[in-house]
Amino acid sequence: MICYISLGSNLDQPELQLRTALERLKTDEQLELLKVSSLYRSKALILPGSVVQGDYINAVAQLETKLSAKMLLLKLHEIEVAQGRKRKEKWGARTLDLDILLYANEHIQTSRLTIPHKQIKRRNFVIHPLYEIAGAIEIPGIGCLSDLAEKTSWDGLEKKSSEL
Ligand code: A4P
Ligand code: MG
Repeated sequence: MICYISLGSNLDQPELQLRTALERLKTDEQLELLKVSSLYRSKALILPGSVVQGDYINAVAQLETKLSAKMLLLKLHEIEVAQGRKRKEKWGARTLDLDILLYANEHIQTSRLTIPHKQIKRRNFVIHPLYEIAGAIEIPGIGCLSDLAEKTSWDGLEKKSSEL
């Protein structure tokens, strides 16, 4: 299956966190890392009333895997934990967040997984990096990514560097 995952960090050297995570994805025997977007700097999206956080570094990667979406999520959680992720508050600052954006063309809705990721449409730090590597794909239930990218602002978002 071809899948897309998002990477995000705003703690403990975010850029290094993403590079380390990408190295882990690259060397995992059950995954093939096919494409990686540039790194992007983005203003933290926080819940109303919560404390200000540092900027994020975000990126999107394309993977091929035979793992189910559920097993892929477990693997991504293992990588997050290996990089010191502590789950405290929702949308709190984090060393590493790995989310599954798309899993082939599937719609998945379980207690632990919503795919396509429920926030894709609202997040410029996901849409622009995704568009950079996926181009004009169709997102199940949402529509054409190029249309979405065209309509999405770059407010608070800056392309930082080409990847690795
Ligand atoms: N879950 C459901 N669907 C998925 C999916 N498609 N991929 C469940 C991954 N996980 C999925 O996530 C909570 C639970 O969501 C997981 O256990 C899984 O079963 P979490 O990573 O433990 O907690 P969280 O990340 O704090 O919550 P949430 O709602 O996933 O937050 P988001 O959506 O990940 O947002 N600002 C900027 N600029 N850049 C960012 O990357 N990220 C966040 C976190 C907030 N602000 C940000 C950024
Ligand atoms: Mg998450």
